[in-house]
Amino acid sequence: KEEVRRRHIRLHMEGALTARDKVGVQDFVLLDAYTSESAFVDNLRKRFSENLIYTYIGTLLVSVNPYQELGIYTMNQMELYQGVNFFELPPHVYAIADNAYRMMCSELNNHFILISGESGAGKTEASKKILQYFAVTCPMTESLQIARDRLLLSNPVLEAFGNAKTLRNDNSSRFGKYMDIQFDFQGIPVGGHIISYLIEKSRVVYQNQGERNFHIFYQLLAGGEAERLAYLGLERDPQLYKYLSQGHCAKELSTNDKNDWKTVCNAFSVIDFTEGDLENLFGIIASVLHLGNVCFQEDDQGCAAIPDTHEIKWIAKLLGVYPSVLLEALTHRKIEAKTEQVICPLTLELSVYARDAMAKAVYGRTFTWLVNKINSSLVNKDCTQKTVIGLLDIYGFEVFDKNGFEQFCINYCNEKLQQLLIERTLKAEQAEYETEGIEWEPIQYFNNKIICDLVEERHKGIISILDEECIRPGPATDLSFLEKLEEKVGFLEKNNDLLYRHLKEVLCRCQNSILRECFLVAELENRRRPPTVGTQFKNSLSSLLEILISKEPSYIRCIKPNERKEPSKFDDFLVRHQIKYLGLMEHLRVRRAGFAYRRKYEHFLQRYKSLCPDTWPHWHGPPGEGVERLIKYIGYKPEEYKLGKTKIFIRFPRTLFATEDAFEFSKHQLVARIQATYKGC
Ligand code: AD9
Ligand code: MG
Repeated sequence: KEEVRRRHIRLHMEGALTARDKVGVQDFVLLDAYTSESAFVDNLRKRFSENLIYTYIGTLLVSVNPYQELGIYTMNQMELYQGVNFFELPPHVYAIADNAYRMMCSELNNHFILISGESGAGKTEASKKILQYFAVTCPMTESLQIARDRLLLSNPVLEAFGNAKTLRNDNSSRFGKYMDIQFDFQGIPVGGHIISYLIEKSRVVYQNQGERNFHIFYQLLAGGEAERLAYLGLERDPQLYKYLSQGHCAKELSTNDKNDWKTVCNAFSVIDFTEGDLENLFGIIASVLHLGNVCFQEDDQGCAAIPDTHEIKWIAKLLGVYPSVLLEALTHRKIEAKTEQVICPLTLELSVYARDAMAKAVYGRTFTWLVNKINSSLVNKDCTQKTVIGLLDIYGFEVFDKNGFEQFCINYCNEKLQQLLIERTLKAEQAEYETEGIEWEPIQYFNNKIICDLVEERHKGIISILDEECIRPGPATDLSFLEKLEEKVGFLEKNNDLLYRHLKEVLCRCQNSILRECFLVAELENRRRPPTVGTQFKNSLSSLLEILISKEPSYIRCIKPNERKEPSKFDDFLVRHQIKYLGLMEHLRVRRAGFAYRRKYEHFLQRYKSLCPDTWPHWHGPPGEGVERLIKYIGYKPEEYKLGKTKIFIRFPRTLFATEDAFEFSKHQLVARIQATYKGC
């Protein structure tokens, strides 16, 4: 293995040196024109055309979705990246994973890997590759194999319930996911924990043209056994269900629902779901489909009625409620007067709203239940000493022609994470300069705190104002700004996310044991308004940031090369746009501000020692002194470098390239010298 690696490193060095112009630089800090966006795009394009999808900015990994299998995730590759010095091999997602893992093992601290980028850029794939890397390369005992399998198999289950085909991605994650992989003191993966963020519930009841509902609905219909479907009162054809057919692509060629169903069922059995759990779970999934087909008609008084109760009967059976109770709750509303309850009929419009609200609430809470259930199977009680690597697969910035409440939340989340990234990078740079005893030169950068404040500040921020609007009784009388928000993008309704009390009562008292866990009776007794969606999201983000702040970060920024999901197509305009909003130029500027390149003395010396007779073949003194001799010998000018306590800092890429070229040139001499050295042995 060592030999393979050495050979690979040599090949790589040779390749990188001679083909630098053709394939670009593998670390953006080595770009001469590091402030130029065009130079950045050029470098990325050159590499992409050579199928080199990964490039570093220092320790941050930029990844461009190849939209094709490149054969770079093989067992050999996994072996290659194990325990290597980060910069020795070409950039790779495995290098990021391995580096975090090695640091965790040696320093016994916690890490996280933040993966971001827009829809379809390759975040989920990257997080799966990392998980697989750990599953394959970490040490393992027989008794812990089940923990590893459960970690791996939690993915297909969550993807089935939380992913859907959208116009941008056939397997788009419609929720944010943070997953802690827990390791014991020997570095064995022993368990995990998942936190999900803001599942896109609105998809349950409505899909845009060309999009689908969550995969699980189609998988159940395509792959479910005939008896199961009969028990659930379902037909195979997805077009028969309103909630599945609005996007006009229920039957999608790019997904194989039948096969995926098998994968999900297998995963369920490994993750410890009982037959009872599955019966309840699919009872819920089926009742959502039945609910979508409930039709209302207006009676003589203008109130909603349900003429055909066929679907109601199925829902009642599957959820364990009385059909008459459900029927009343879908068409009436309970209003609490001072001493009594008044039951008022709903209009047709409000009944439709209530039906959809029920479907969304049931699905959303079932998803949370599912995450909790998976978590309980990932818990490892026996292992006390644990360190973790967290994987954050979060939705990237979204900019559509029409942007709604979801884009508001998602983009706010990205602003928060960008703030964290810049602050951490700046702090890390400053700390490194300090420990190395090098003077700190302040760096100019855009601090996006003002944007975060605008959204989240107490009393003054958009979320607070929105909440006030939602809470205030009576019709909204606010400024035209808020009225416009309401009429244009429906912010208030989505922030409120109301489920009528009447329906909530039905769900709290149903027989389906999963839903009884999801809708607790205590909720009915609590007369206080539940927090709004915006506030809940703000709170969950602030706890996420707390989780992240205590850990050592690594970052992966994913870029989508074209809108057509095609291989080998690199759309400059699209890529440039992403580079801008992912803050990559900002990051590069911070990273490059003082010095383009830095290396530990040992590593620098190891690589270039052949350039100086004093250091070749061995240098026995302190490595710093060796480096000093070496760079004097090859003629570095004082303004080109600084020597820290343990590292050399090189200001300009050209200095490094010149050294690399000298190294290349001297290689032939080196070979001769090696031969001479070993001739006498
Ligand atoms: V979303 O915000 O969840 O909609 P992601 O997660 O960023 O999005 P995803 O990882 O699902 O995107 O990638 C989209 C598709 O691109 C995948 O289904 C693959 O077909 C393709 N892809 C992504 N990364 C790679 C890769 N490293 N190699 C090959 C890839 N194909
Ligand atoms: Mg995804």
